[in-house]
Amino acid sequence: MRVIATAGHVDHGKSSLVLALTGTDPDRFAEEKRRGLTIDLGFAHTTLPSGAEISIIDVPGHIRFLRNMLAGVGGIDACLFVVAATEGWKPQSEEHLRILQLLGVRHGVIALTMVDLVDDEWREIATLELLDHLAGTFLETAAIVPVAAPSGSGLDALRVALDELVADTPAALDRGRPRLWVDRVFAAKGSGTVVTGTLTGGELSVDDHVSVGAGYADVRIRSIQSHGSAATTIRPGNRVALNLSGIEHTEVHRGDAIVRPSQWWPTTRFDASLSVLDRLDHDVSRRGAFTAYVGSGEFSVSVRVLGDEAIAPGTVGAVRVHLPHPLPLLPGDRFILRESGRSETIGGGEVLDVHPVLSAAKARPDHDPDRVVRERGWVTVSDYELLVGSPRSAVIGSWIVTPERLAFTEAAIRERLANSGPLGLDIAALDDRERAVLQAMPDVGIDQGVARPVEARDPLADHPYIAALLAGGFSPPDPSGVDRAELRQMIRRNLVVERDGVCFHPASIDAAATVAVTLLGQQPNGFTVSQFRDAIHSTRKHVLPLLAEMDARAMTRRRDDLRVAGPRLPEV
Ligand SMILES: Nc1nc2c(ncn2[C@@H]2O[C@H](COP(=O)(O)OP(=O)(O)O)[C@@H](O)[C@H]2O)c(=O)[nH]1
Ligand SMILES: [Mg+2]
Repeated sequence: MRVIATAGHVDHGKSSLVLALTGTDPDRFAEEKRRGLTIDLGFAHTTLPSGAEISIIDVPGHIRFLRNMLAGVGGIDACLFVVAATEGWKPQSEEHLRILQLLGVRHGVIALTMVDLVDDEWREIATLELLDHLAGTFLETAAIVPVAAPSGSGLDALRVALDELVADTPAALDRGRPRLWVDRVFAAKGSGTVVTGTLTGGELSVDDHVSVGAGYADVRIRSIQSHGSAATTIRPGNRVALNLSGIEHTEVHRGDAIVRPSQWWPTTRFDASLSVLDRLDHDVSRRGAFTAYVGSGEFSVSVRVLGDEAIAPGTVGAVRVHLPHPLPLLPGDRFILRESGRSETIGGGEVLDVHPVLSAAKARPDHDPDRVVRERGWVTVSDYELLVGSPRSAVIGSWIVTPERLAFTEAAIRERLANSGPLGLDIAALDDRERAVLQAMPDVGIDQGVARPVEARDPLADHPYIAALLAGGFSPPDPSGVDRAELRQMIRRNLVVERDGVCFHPASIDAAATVAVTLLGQQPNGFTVSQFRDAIHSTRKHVLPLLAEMDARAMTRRRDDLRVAGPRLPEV
């Protein structure tokens, strides 16, 4: 399916042509029919001779309704450009062509309408004049088909040309990232809110949870229709009507975007290119207030030119655009800028950075995704995808990082490791990035939250206090005089066992357990504290913590005044 919009000056026969091609009158409103004038977007679809289906969005040609035209051409694949042979090229022919060009539309056919009202010579002249205006634009080589809607003459040729257009126009891309800019909203009879739009970027399915506009984070798609028939899943490049639950129709507006919230990082500020129309009679000055058309919406924006110079007509510059509320945008999205007061099209551009990090004085946005990484130094793979719109594999951990930053961080960690002494480097003191770098360093071992070079033997294992504990057996010396931080690490690494303020060598606990086994062999109903003390020839000060440690390890269990065997008592 391709979505094609009409374009061209008012009264040049766009709506009549859509009716003749599809059998559907795109002028939906009573006022439109009464005045014979398209005010808002109209929608129709038809099947071409090849069997290909197309959707047609009929736009108003009148200058006063240009905002509605702009709402319709956001997600289109191609255009059906209409020029009346009687009148030839007119101001809105020019304006629509410039807008389509600025929006990045690359395909179209031209219908030279009302040829029944002119003679052959006039038609020749009109065609030549047309070619003149199209020179240098995307329509330069497009087919020009003479038609007369009332008689139907030329319509078959136009259908063939549309078929060729469809064959030449790439299908809408499926990036797995759907976005639907709402162009109509209404309350469905009986139930719910219905919105329509042109789906791009990815599929949507019934029961998908989506966000709507800036405020509604969880709305469910209750049902989907496309061209009057129900669907459970709809592919990008289609006109779609969604029935939504969880939102009132008064809460949704033209210009709102429907997306999967986790896939976008909505922004109120973006950097972009701006190409200024050459027929404009003034520069775009450093700062200004404008109306921007993005997706199907119209937004009051302030614009700051990046760089020192105003942007002259016919040239391209860079701008920073401030939006009134967040929009889900990605680099590559197009927009049109108009002068709010004078209702004059200034130009248009392409979004380059949806979350610029550099100040306006320093920012020099471009298409290069490496710039996004370079300007940040570090960026997570998930942020990268939200910023750029396509995935990229991590350099380290879950991060993408420039080689310079990576080398810098690695050098800093090595220095801290070298200075950490026998305690090693506590990884709790590192941030996420540093930890990711550390974990990827092949010559660093991490044990119990402490990093140290792998070849180095744990220096704490040679601490004299450990030897003293071993020698002290069941009556070990107090840790007085031992550095507190070192003692903590020795306990943390199980080089020393601490219980109730008394320290033991781990071997002493095992030895105590062996004594307990022997005692219980003699008195299976349990032994008392004093019996145990006599068996190990120690003092109450050491006996109580030893028993408590064995209880804690489930080697023994306390039953009233006796100790009995616990589930972890070793078998001797
Ligand atoms: N004779 C003739 N009249 C046409 C043709 N196309 C449109 N018209 C008439 O021109 C007027 C404007 O057409 P319309 O489709 O509303 O133009 P739009 O403003 O571009 O949508 C209507 O009265 C049509 O009936 C054509 O090919 N031949
Ligand atoms: Mg019309």
